[in-house]
Amino acid sequence: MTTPLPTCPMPDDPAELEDVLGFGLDLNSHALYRIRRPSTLFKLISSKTELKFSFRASNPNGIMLYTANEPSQTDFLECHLEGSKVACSFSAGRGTLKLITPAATYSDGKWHTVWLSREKVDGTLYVDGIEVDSGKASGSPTYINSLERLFLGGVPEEFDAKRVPASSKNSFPGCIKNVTVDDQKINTPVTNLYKAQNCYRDSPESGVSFKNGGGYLKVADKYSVGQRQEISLEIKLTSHTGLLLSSWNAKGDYIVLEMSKGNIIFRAENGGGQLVAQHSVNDPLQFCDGEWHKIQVWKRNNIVQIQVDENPSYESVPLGAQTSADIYDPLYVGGLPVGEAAKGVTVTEGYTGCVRNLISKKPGGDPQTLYLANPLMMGGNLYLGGCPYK
Ligand SMILES: [Ca+2]
Ligand SMILES: [Ca+2]
Repeated sequence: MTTPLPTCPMPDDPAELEDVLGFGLDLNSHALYRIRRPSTLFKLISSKTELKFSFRASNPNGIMLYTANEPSQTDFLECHLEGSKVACSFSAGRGTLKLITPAATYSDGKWHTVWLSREKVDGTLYVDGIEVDSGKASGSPTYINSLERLFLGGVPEEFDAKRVPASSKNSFPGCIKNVTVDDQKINTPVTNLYKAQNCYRDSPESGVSFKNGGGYLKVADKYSVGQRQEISLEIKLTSHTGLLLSSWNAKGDYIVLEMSKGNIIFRAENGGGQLVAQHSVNDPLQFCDGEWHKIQVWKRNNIVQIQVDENPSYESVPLGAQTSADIYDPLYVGGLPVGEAAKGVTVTEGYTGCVRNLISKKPGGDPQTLYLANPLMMGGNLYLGGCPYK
């Protein structure tokens, strides 16, 4: 008989705000409203627009509001978060005006108000009551026509929000409330909600959450490892066992970071045998303390090393004549997509808990941040809006 392993104490479900929409459960989380006459939203079809709303985000990129004539999207109006700056743009059919805040301070987990004021081709953007940008679109068209759908918090997968820069096209990692047009609240019921939820009452910390059952993020398509690589990330866990990072090539080289019963293990394969560095614990629940923990791993030719927080680091013995993990392949965080089998992985569970600040660095190179909240692909039970676990 073996005694079952204790599990990490689960954090309480975070409290929610009723009637405030939260997005970021998927790259395409959104709320869809049909724009029909007569309605508050129908007032967007006009030569003059007064659009206001409030948002709160803990991560820096995503679509807040988007409406365009379809399919050409020549007439449109949208607002998004772009590297923690608030940006809105519109066109009445010819030139586009894009207004953006100079400050990149708006993913700070606080509520902010946006007011986009447009008259014909002139526009002014106010954030938190202060004018931050204004300008004039080129050309003479003055009327925004033929809008049929308005998306809040993101767009469906099959819809290309082509007026938003690629880095901001994903779902908004936060909450949106109090949308008004000409100072009137939206009076149209939502037509469709896709992976939206009630907003959390307390602002989450920056990062992403792997909820019950876990999931995966693909954060790079062609992640290169080579001879030397340093990777760091921070975790706040809700289980003591799970896959954290993996990347591998078809020939059998790989890197893997995983947790098994509280032990944190980094493995790499150059082609000459598996290199292993392990931070071992006596108590599998040691890191289940509701705090953030920093993991740093290094691969130096045929040696790997791991350090957790300020603890002593552990290094593998040099092994084999091969020095390069010739990986130029996807890097996954958490688990893996269905059908993918990573090499060198021993645990069968996906990671659950939060992850933030994933940084990769080559010797002499600049640190490269891998944006967890803006992945190339994702799947499973994830939340891109931050870490709500206290
Ligand atoms: Ca027009
Ligand atoms: Ca190799």
